[in-house]
Amino acid sequence: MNLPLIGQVPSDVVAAWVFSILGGILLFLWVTKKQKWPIVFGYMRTTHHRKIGTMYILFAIVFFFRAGMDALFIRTQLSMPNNDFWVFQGDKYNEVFTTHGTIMIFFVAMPLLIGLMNVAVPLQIGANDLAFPYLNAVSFWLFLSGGIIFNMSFFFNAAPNAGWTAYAPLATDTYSPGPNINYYIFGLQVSGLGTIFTAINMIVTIVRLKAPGLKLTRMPLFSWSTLVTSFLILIAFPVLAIALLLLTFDRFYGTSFFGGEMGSPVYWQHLFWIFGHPEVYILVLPAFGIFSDVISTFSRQRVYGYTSMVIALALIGLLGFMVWAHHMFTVGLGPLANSVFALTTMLIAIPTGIKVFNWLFTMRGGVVRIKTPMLFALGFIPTFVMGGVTGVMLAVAAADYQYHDSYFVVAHFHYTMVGGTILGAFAGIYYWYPKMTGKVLDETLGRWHFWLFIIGFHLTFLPQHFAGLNGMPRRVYTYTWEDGLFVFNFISTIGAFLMGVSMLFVIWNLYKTHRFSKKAEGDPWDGRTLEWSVDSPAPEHPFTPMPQVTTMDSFWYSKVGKAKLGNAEDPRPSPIAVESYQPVTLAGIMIALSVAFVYNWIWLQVIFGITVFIFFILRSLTDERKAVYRGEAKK
Ligand code: HEM
Ligand SMILES: [Cu+2]
Repeated sequence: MNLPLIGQVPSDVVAAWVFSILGGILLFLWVTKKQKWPIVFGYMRTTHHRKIGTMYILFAIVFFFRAGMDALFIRTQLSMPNNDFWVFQGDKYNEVFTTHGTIMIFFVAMPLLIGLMNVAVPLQIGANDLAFPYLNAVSFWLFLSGGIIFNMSFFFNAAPNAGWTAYAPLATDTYSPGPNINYYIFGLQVSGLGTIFTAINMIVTIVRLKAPGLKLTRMPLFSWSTLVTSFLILIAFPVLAIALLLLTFDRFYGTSFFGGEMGSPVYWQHLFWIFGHPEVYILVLPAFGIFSDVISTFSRQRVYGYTSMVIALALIGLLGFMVWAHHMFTVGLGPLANSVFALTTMLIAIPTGIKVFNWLFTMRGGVVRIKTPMLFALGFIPTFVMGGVTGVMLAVAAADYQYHDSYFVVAHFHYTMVGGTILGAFAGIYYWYPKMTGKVLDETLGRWHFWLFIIGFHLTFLPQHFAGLNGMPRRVYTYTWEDGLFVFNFISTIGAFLMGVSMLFVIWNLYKTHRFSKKAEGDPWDGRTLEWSVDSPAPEHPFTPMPQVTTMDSFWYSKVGKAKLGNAEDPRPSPIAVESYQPVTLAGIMIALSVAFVYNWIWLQVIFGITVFIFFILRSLTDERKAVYRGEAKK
């Protein structure tokens, strides 16, 4: 499209600008008309875990629609051989699968899970908030500014296009000059920093703020999975940060870590996957935790094999660091390395299998009630097992020479990431929605959502296994009639649109629930763990007085009358929730600083760099807690 004053701009970018501006105006008018600005400002200042968790989930869903549109464009382009849908050929196609993959992983799956941790973990362990509420707000705003930086790229017609893995040498300045990859680097760098802070926050909260008597050996499994995941984040994300930093140096300052005589593109692959493989466990362990809690609640049964569940979580986490080279079987590391990594990879199937059997045994002994969260759990088990089986197939190093970079791999990782993480996040949202908003989502619409989504999912991704085995490579924008891939791709596209339709039921459900349903009670599911002992939505200081825990699933046993949930002396002061615009301000500065780097505007880098520094100094000199302490001292 040729625009006056601006010049040539692709028509999809113009369409995005038009829709975003119109949408923005409508949103602005709606918020003004409904007089919701005080609520918006309240959320901008908040440091409260429930509100921050809600915002994580809200923006994750926004990004889910954004990356889902990418997926639908990809699937439309691939629906027929030799197709020419809109602009999505050649380099545009590269942009679309890159933004789809990157956004889904970093700005959908991660914030969905971190949001649920924020909402549920403090409540499950009897804490009044996370250990560092201010830091928590900083984490959230860093995540959002990373997401904004990454998404800006598309609006300025410079979307990253080297895949979510950004392999060198393609991602170096030699082969990708221009700002595209810089957006990738700074989007991930800024949001990754927030993720690391969250991990620290979760670990300290779980270690320090559990209610009296809630020993680690009695802790609900979602909190356990959060603890293990946080350690994985703490080890894996700094590796990503360093890899991105080295790539920054290669692109801006003439170093050659990933090219040249001394460097090697394989170093990038090692660094990326030393982060990247643990990352997929970071995405799936919390989902395991959610399913464990959901299955035991809706089976009215203590989770089967609690100890083995915890050991399996820890083992998967540990083994997750020893398998990264299974992404590099075809690079030429040699038969010995390939065999070792093949074996460690296959070992992971053992603790995973233990968990699957434990879930099945939990249901076997129990009285199963099929509510929406439980439906998602029931859909998850067979789906995830299929992803696990293809995973073991891919782990056979010799066979991987055939599977590598084919649609078989695309099918495999969607079975694990959608079948595990996304189904888990949906289950968690339906399950804990009362704790976030004080309402229970509508059951009928929830069922529609589940059935359309799961049918659409298998229609989309099951045929991709066969497309891959029949020779369809991933990351290609077309194929011919002679390739014999039409039917697989056509079914796959229909499935993708079915999933898209299922998401409309989520929107309908949100609308219907908030318009028509009554306030939920504290314990709508007949729950087992402490979060169900407090009101819905969770109040600001839910655990005053502090409960005294004597068993696992103590709330359940207090209901059936076996062990009363007494009160305890609060062993330590609760974290003080402060209200502050500082975190959101910092996020704004980080966006400006990142843009200065993306376009290599040195003077702006200096100016915003100094601004960040001044911000740190100001922050070090303020202490909002002083006022609170003074108030307490007066009392
Ligand atoms: C919900 C519906 C989804 C559909 C229909 C879908 C579809 C697709 C398609 C068609 C591709 C491109 C394959 C290629 O050309 O190589 C792709 C790639 C990818 N998807 Fe999805 N996807 C979905 C959800 C997700 C989710 C939830 C995640 C992660 C949590 C995810 C992660 C990825 C990744 C990492 C890639 C690889 C990108 C790359 O090659 O760099 N997808 N997806
Ligand atoms: Cu892996």
